[in-house]
Amino acid sequence: MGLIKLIRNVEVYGPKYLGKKDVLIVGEKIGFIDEHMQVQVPEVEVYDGDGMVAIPGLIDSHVHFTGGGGEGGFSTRTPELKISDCIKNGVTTLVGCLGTDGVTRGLENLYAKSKAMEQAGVTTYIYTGSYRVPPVTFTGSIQRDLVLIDKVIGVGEIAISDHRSSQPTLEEILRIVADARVGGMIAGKCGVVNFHVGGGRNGIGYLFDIIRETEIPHQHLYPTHMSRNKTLFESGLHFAQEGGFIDLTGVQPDEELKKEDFTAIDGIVEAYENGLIDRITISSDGQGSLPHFDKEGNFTGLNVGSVGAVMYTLMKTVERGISPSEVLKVATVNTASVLKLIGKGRIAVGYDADIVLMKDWQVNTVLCRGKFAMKDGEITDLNVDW
Ligand code: FWO
Ligand code: ZN
Repeated sequence: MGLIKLIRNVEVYGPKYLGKKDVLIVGEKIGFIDEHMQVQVPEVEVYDGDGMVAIPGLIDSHVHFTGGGGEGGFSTRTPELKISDCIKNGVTTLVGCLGTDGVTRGLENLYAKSKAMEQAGVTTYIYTGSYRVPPVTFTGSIQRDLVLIDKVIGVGEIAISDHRSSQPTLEEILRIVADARVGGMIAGKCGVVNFHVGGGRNGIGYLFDIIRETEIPHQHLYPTHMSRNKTLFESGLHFAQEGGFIDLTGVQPDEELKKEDFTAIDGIVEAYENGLIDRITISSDGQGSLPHFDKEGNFTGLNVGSVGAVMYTLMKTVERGISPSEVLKVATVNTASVLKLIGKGRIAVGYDADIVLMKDWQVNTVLCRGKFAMKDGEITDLNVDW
């Protein structure tokens, strides 16, 4: 079909609620947003969005594109991401990472998968590195990776306060952040360090040390899993209060929650109540392992993360009574802001046409950069989907 598409009569959350609008798509971009638009061109593909809601394509800043896991030996390595899982769950932009296993999982494979996903329509970026310090890199240097490899926007997931980390010193972490900052500057990228924060007693202590003792600004320190427990989350709110962003790991759709569990849903609500929702993002840890260890640190089993955790967590948070315009921020504009993704995260003129149409808040139709990736509940011609 042609380059011009017109989505009619759809309730638009950009994420701010804009009312019932027509959205004109020109190529990969959003061209106009208006009521009762008249379009005079030889060919327009019109899609009737009446009775539907349009939200920006979700951005997931922490996904193990090529699988992760392995904490319980080879049989616990988790499977790589199915591209259709992104689309079915309204995720149109993703950042890929390596995790615990930086031996059998490699950056080249991560890069190749990110290219395959891009060819299928979603927008992808990757972090160089893995849990370990010094980090694995493509070129031998964080700065060279950021400057020379277009998909690389930062470093992650660098593990701190975790029994699986490489027990890095503050100096080692500081050097990584400094290189990410300068590499990001030269490359015109965010240059964030996506920290995997474990349940260890020091939490994000290193991040507060860096802010206190150096000239490095908050924007490069992007800690994830900050909803792991309430204590860690509270320290994250202080970090956010000072001007940082913190990332929470969404609730997995199949996770049975005990009442006393602290989750990303509670985190978003508490951030909202403290006027800090603009400093919060959520990500899925998709295809990563969600391992369990006993008190002695012995592996006792694992689940696998799903990219569906983002949409699931957003919808559960809306059920807590916070408006979609506020809740949607944590997986759209906020994430685009911390990752400096131009043209992402909004339904607005000039932005990429990454749009999710929902019926009764269920994903029904998805456009990735102006192309239908899913239409009326059916995944369209994905050349591959494995
Ligand atoms: C988290 C990814 C964890 C992998 O702490 O970090 O293990 O490499 O696949 N997952 N290690 C999950 C919690 C946030 C629930 C990872 C994993
Ligand atoms: Zn992690």
